[in-house]
Amino acid sequence: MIKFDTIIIGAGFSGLYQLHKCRDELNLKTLAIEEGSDIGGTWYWNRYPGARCDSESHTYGFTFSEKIYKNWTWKEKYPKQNTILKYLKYVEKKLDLKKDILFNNKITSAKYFERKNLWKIKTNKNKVFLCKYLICAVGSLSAANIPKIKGLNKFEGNYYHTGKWPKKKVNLKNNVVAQIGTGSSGIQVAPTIAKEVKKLVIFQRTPNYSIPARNKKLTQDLIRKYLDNYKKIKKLIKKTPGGHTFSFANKSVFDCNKIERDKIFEKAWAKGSLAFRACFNDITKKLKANKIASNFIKEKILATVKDKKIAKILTNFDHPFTSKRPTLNTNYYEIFNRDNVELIDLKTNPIIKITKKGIKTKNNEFNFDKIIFATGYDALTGPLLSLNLEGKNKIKLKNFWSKSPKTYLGLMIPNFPNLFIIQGPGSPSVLTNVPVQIEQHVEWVTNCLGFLIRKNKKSIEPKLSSSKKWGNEIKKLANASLYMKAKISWYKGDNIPGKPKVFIPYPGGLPRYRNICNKVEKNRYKEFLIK
Ligand code: N01
Repeated sequence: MIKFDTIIIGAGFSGLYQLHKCRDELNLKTLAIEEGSDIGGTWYWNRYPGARCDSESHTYGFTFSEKIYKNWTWKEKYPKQNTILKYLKYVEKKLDLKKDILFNNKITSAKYFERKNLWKIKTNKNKVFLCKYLICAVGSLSAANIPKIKGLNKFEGNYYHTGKWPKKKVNLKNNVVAQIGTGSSGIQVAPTIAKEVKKLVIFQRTPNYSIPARNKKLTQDLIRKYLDNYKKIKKLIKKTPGGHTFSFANKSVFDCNKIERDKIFEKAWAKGSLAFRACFNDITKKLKANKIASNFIKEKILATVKDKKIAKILTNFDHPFTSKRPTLNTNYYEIFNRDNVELIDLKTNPIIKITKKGIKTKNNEFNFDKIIFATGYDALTGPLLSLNLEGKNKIKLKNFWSKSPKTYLGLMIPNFPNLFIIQGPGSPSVLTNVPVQIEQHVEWVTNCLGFLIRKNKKSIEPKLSSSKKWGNEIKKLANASLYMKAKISWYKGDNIPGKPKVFIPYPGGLPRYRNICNKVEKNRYKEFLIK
């Protein structure tokens, strides 16, 4: 049984950076264990057609090293899945990380032994390791959710989940294909495959708001500007609530008359990007202002989709804009003008079962060659629960979190000493441009480990009272936000049957969160039990 100082689970953005910090800065004997056969995390698994990031490329990467930032050139406004993989491979090479990563091993359990102050980790390849510090860099959106629909095991065709897409090209040409789900992933898949399939039937449960991405090649001038402004960009993404470069306007929707307002909306719409929500300061905060933005989006969809019945299904919104993750699209609404694309409204025509040949809904029966599940994830808690974590006094995470995920800052869990989470439940994580959050978390964890080592401390875990307080803070902020107005939202666990219905990420924005974390560090971790 090999013993390490640190084991990191996962080799995506967070695992790679954490490995570099633990090994090269703290000189800890460190191993990263990865389920996939290569690095990449989210971008290793999400190989679905059309997969592309919604954050602008010059903000979607590491900023800790000027050299790494400047020696890489993004060529498009939004990077494609395989471009991000290439970027991570470039970073890995620069830092020489692979030699300390064990691939093709899935963690089956991780138990803490108090007497020895060690974690014992087992993998599905019967490997067993011991370590003092265990860092879960498992991603927030890595536990794929395939809904338990009756009959799926009888389906004679193939089915796929966007987040576990096969490496080998899936041939969809001239196939009759079902797509269930119209979130960020589904809205990217559909327009990409609509051109090649014989027929595409999209099953929509909840209509989504989607803004045009307006992806484009970056000009040499823009590329130069991004590289020259490295320091400015690095500073700016730390200041905005979502870790993007756009700031919210300082005027309300109601500071303008309709003509002025529409001009601003039109400009933001023509530009595309997640920044659309920021063209006024109250869209994401006040229902009345939100309604005006959502009506603008609705009019755009109605003007694009020719069939009035379909347009109605696509705009029958039941939640405020941004109360669920807003999505970006490239010609999503346009595909509904094609003869080979059909939309099924699951609200009025729900799926009854999957048959040998396809899908039976209340009103129809379809035959399909393939089914694509773009049905999202057991977000934030799912990836951690799948590790079968057992802390002090044999406390199992699944029991400790049965009513709600209890963490402090989304970084650590009471009763689970020396266990750290990157982007865990209770941190801003999924509400941000993720690499920005990851850098902040990895750096906080590294400083904390440095502190424990310098002070010769055995272990650290948050006090239960700190985690209770943190849970209340999240609840208070969430209740005051529009997030709670969404009927079905993975932010609050609604998409997974049996999952506790609580708001999971921290909704107070990155700068406020960063300040709290910095204060905790400065005050020498008073909110924690340190032995
Ligand atoms: O998953 P989702 P996603 N029957 O949960 C539907 C990140 N991401 O993979 O809205 C029928 O958003 C569900 O319906 P409803 C990003 O953070 C980023 O698309 O719950 N339908 C919804 O339409 C994103 O938010 C990028 O009613 C069911 C869809 O499936 C997150 O990942 C790209 C169903 C799931 O949407 C997740 O996005 C992709 C059921 N039983 C993802 N269960 C980029 O940056 C669920 N649905 C580009």
